[in-house]
Amino acid sequence: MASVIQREPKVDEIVSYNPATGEEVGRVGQSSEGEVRTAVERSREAFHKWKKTSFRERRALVMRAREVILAEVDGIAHLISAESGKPFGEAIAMEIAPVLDLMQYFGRRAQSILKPKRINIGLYATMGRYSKIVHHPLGVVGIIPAWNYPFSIPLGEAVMALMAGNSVVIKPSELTPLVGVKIGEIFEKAGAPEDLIQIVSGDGRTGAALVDAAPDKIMFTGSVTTGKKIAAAAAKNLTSVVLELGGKDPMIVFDDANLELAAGAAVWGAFCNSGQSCSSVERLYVHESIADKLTKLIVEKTRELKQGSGDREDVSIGAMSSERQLEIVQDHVKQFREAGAKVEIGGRISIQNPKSKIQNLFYEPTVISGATNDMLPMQEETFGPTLPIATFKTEAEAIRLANDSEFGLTASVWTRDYSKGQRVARQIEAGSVCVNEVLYTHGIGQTPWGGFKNSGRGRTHGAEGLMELVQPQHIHVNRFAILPDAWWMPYSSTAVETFRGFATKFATGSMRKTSLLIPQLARRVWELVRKKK
Ligand code: TXE
Repeated sequence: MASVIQREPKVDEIVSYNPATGEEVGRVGQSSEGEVRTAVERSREAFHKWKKTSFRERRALVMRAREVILAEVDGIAHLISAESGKPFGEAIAMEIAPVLDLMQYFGRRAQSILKPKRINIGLYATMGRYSKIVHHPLGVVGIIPAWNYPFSIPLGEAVMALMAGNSVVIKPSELTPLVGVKIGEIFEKAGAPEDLIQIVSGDGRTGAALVDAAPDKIMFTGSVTTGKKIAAAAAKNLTSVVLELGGKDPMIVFDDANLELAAGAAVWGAFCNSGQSCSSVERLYVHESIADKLTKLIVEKTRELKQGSGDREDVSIGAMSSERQLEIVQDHVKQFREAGAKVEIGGRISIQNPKSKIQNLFYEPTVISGATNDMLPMQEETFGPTLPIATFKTEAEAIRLANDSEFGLTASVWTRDYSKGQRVARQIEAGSVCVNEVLYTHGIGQTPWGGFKNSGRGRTHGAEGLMELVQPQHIHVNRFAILPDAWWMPYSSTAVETFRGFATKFATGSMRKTSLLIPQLARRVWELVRKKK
């Protein structure tokens, strides 16, 4: 296999190549371990100033950064497309627009999501006490994203971290380093304080150095294998981690679904970004009575798609992001064929430029019928433009097949019966389940994102994601601080009798039962007051 690498990079350099053309997009220096450590130290200093800022100041920075992006939408989209291979329009629709929305949302709403909240402490309140939660930032947030959404994922997480009062160090993927550098430039242009948001460049070693430098949180997007390594390394410093580890997302189509819409959704859900989305439709389960009809519709729609270099506006499917990813897809399609499934369309490399000497990274969108869950590529993440279709007979079977996976990131259910859709959705083991929609909810920054099972730990986005970036502090106030508490020392038989009352009356949560304890409580408190005198 020919290599996309045309000229040797220097040892301390990362070269970024356009997967569609093999041309060099640019180079960045590889940050050394020492540089990463220094970045985290400086980040901590920046944090101590930033944590004192008001939400208004934080919002102003985020909104200025938004303006910088708005002024450069096409340029940023071309850079994303050049480094990742995805179509230019898709870079706008699926990365830039959603992250701009996330920025305005958290810019405006972080303050109210994080505002101090009173807690209902039940009968303790009758003793003149109250409790509230206030949220403190964590410190330095280290972000280690993958290459598939190189702009929106790290930028969205960075914005949420900054709004919560943290500082940020991002280690972009080695496949898309210049998009990472661009994020740094955006904040620089927006006038971010020095070292508040830093970019360190490099491969997995730089990522490992960032984890070892003991930031206060790691936000990671990537494979299960690397996620486990990061969790283990982070444990040495008790650094908490949020892991987004991909999926094998099922789409269930019932016989009462709008088939035209379901077919369009399946095509987009499986093939956008060449299938390299963690929430791509990777398995389609259709009721056997409509399987042929739906498959035919999907094949027709797939045939209409134009594939080519991502910088063209009429292209729907660009190049895959790396040789490694292409090899996985080829291997999975081969395994499907060998196991007896049928390739309805696609199933091979798409020749774009026959004279090119570099490895062609375009793979045709591929629809496969006759798939079953015992075929290996129905279990492993493909992360490519393949859509295997399997059938089911009953609702229970559809749910069982969908849940038969180590992953559980997203899923979708297609039916005109909304209550059935929601009933099925609740039984699917996945962090997000759509009824009559696919894939796009990562774009709704207001909603939590994260997986069940091996799809990850913790959440990004939504109020739940913001809470990952703060530590709660409980403040408890006794407004009735004139008498000692009945449970204080010294103990006595009156004390023990009172404690029994706590267990049998107060701990029921019943005001009526607790009121029976008042005489005993008074005796006990009087005992303590007398002793003091
Ligand atoms: O991911 P890695 P890769 C899946 C997809 C794909 C597979 C591998 O199935 O085929 O993962 O992709 C950094 N300490 N997803 O190789 O290795 C690395 O530099 C710290 C799902 O790209 O996990 C990069 O920045 N960091 C997915 C990031 O981790 C380390 C998106 C991801 O790299 C490190 C992409 C280490 N020891 C791929 N080793 C999703 N969840 O959406 C590597 N890195």
